[in-house]
Amino acid sequence: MKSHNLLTGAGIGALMLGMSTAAFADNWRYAHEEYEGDVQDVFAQEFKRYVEENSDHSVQVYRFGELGESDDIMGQTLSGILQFVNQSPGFTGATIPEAQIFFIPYLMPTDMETVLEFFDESKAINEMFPKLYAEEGLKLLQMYPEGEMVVTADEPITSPADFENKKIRTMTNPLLAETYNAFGATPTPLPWGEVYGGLQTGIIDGQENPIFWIESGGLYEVSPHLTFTSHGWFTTAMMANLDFYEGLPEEDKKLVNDASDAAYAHTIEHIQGLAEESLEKIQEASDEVTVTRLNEEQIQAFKERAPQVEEEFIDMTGESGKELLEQFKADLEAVTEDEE
Ligand code: 6CS
Repeated sequence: MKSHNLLTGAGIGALMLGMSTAAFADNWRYAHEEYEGDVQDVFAQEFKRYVEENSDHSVQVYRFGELGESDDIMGQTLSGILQFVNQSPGFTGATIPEAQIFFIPYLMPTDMETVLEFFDESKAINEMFPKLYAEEGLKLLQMYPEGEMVVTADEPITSPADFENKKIRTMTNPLLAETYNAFGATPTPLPWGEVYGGLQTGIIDGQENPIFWIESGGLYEVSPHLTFTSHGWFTTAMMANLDFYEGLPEEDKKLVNDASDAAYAHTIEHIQGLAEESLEKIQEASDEVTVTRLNEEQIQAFKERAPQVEEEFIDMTGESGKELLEQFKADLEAVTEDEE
């Protein structure tokens, strides 16, 4: 289990040091939500490599815990202390309600190739989301999937009835809480730093995350029953402070865009086979772990509850969310048709 130390006085001091406006141009600060070698770190390190090899700028990467929780690094980016941030819609969805679209269950396909094609080609992802993020002062540089969501709990879950009276941790957006309500559970929104301890002490009975993170964060040690429900993908987003980005000379804007493209391509390579490798590591490390893959009939019992979450999404987001959802579905249909 890696240490989850939060922002300390020393951390703030380190951040403030050299915080002159002149330094911003040359030393860019970039924070993400994960640990060394995890998917967001792979993206950030490749972004840094590209920037540093192709310019005189340098990039300082801060990992989870160095500057606080996900909401803290977003606040620091919006106030201009950081230039770049990787934050998942699981948290951004609290301020950009449309970003909660990723939590409508069974909307995304399960197969990775189709999902990747969707991220490359989707108008909703590549044209509509950048406008929504810009309204909040953010330049959206890349949205990307990290892995299929898997539920972990204190018992295997095979039906909505198994979720009864189970407190399932969700990221802190209201729609994901609706999903778990619809699934029959008691949703418990918490920031990441409280999840391992919460599972260990029984404050929560389960949670959802991609396999690589269940392995990396040691979640299987305290929540050993893994269920593949096929209900969604963990998606994330890398962005810049919009004023900072707009103020860059054209050549630096191009550098940032090219570095994001390079980081995306590299990260997509990285996630190929990652879930399988991580599951092997988990199974080698623990005899307690069980793996349940829901069959079609079992999936159907959860899928039946998706329309109420979709309705809730539209209630929360109005016309803007409705348009986004229609485009999202059209984009999904286009890539699914290609597969056939
Ligand atoms: O569950 C969470 O909160 C975390 N999960 C992942 C895969 N990345 C960062 C996020 O904070």
